Amino acid sequence: MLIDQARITVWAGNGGNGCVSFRREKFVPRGGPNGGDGGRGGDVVLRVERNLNTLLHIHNRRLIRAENGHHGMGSNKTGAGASAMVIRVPPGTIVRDFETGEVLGDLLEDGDELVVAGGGRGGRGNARFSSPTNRAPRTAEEGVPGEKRELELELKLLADVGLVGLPNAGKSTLLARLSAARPKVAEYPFTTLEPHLGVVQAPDDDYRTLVMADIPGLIEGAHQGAGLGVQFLRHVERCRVLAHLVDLSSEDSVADRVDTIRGELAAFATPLDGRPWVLVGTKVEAVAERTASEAELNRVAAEYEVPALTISAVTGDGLRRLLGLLFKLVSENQEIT
Ligand SMILES: Nc1nc2c(ncn2[C@@H]2O[C@H](COP(=O)(O)OP(=O)(O)OP(=O)(O)O)[C@@H](O)[C@H]2O)c(=O)[nH]1
Ligand SMILES: [Mg+2]
Repeated sequence: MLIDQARITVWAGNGGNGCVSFRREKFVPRGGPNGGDGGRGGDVVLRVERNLNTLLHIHNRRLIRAENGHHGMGSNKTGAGASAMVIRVPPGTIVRDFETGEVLGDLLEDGDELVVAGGGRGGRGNARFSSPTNRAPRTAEEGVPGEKRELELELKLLADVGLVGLPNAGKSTLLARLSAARPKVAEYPFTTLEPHLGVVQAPDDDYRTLVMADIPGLIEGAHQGAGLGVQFLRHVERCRVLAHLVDLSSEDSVADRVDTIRGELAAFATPLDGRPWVLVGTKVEAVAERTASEAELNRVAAEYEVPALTISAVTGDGLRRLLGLLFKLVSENQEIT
């Protein structure tokens, strides 16, 4: 499955040059060599940061360069080494060498690090070349150039369950209700702009958990980029199972709204309408004509041949049933990775 990815060039720092220098002291006519070594160039390092969940902050085609080591100096002073250039990546990032396709690492846990380009060694200063036959060497080495290579970063599966739907459907509210995650909730559309993850526990004394992703709202034309739609659909691509939320307290046609989102999932570059899903009517406690709304929801679900259920994140109504269904679907669809 193809997902969030970025191609970057990383270039580690060059080693500093060694120095040619001789001691100069009063009354010592010919001082010995005292040129220091160059410092090491900085490495380029990838480091996993738990609270990142996309590669969007790593711009495609960018050159990321670490600093060079400092040159050696007289009086045997070694040049300072450069610190590493750290690129933050989300858990689940696979790193490949772009040219060879070789997998350099699979970065999973918070804090995991991978050196993707090694800094060059510093050159030796002339003090190192002193020998019984040459007490005044005039040679020093240049620093070794830093490694440079092109990488392809790819992000693996984000979540077991992805919450999809139009803006304002109640996705963030549901995630907040079911997990410790606290995505922003508001009465206006496009409150959520990047996916939030939460760990959801199974009901009863069951130790199973699943990872749920709150995906930003999709709108008509999303597959062509409307409302950042392509980026958002790319997050959907990384979910095993989808829960499609539709606001039952709205007057608009349930069928039209569900069809809109299904259409966008189907029209995405790698069609997403084959993902297992359930239809969830939200805000049910605020619905005036509850029976009629539920009937319409069931009719739409029957057309798509998927299970339907209604919930209220306010009263907690229907949440147990929803969890039961989602845990079952996730366990049946473990092969989607
Ligand atoms: N009455 C009622 N209101 C709800 C319920 N769930 C969510 N809301 C309200 O619906 C509005 C939108 O909720 P959000 O959770 O921000 O919706 P969203 O789907 O995440 O929206 P975007 O991030 O814009 O895509 C907020 O004002 C919520 O308080 C519910 O079960 N009942
Ligand atoms: Mg939201």
